[in-house]
Amino acid sequence: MLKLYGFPVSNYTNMVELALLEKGIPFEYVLTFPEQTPEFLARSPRGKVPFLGTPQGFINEADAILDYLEDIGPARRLLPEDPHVRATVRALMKEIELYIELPARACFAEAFFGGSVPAAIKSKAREDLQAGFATLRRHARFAPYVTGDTFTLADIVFLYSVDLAATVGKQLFGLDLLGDLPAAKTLLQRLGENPHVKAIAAKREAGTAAFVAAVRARLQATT
Ligand SMILES: N[C@@H](CCC(=O)N[C@@H](CS)C(=O)NCC(=O)O)C(=O)O
Repeated sequence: MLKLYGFPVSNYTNMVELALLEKGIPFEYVLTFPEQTPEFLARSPRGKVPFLGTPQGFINEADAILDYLEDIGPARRLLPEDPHVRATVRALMKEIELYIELPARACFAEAFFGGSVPAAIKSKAREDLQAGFATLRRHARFAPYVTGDTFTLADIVFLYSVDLAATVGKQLFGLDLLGDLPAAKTLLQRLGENPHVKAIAAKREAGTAAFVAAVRARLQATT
């Protein structure tokens, strides 16, 4: 059976878990926190989660894992077969990750863990986030899903990136990044009603306080 290594507060782990659940692929969840030990790096070369244990070895990087799941579990497709629509889904996934998730992540320490992020990084993140949300506004269709009438991997990446990024925008910059994207808010609500999404959110909520406390303690010890 496949093994998903990650932890419930990890949004990237959430993405893979939702794809597994939506596709109905059986898996075992192995609670795992990122490490930089040789043993960990042998399984996930950058020391991150999620990674997936398969009969042939480990796969890291969420998008590579999502591709793999698509290849082994075609019964419920999360990537459209039509090459053009498929490419559009991939473009949206990449835009959301590069231009929204990553700039927001650069500020997570300050937004969620009581740390402080250098002003130059925050200033760049603010600019990048505004450009990232403008990109989403231009490219996403929200009809009602990100690329049209079908739920795809783009919706999974959207769900687990945009909400966090909007929180960073609000808390650090006083920006309402979803303010002129009511359709995105509606989609977040719609996705939040999915039973698998609800189950993942319940696990995340249960694990958040302990995780935030652990990261805060680590940040304090290193500053
Ligand atoms: N590019 C990676 C990003 C995964 C990632 O950033 N995971 C976080 C948890 S949500 C992590 O492991 N962070 C630990 C670290 O960066 O040391 C992917 O797509 O899987």
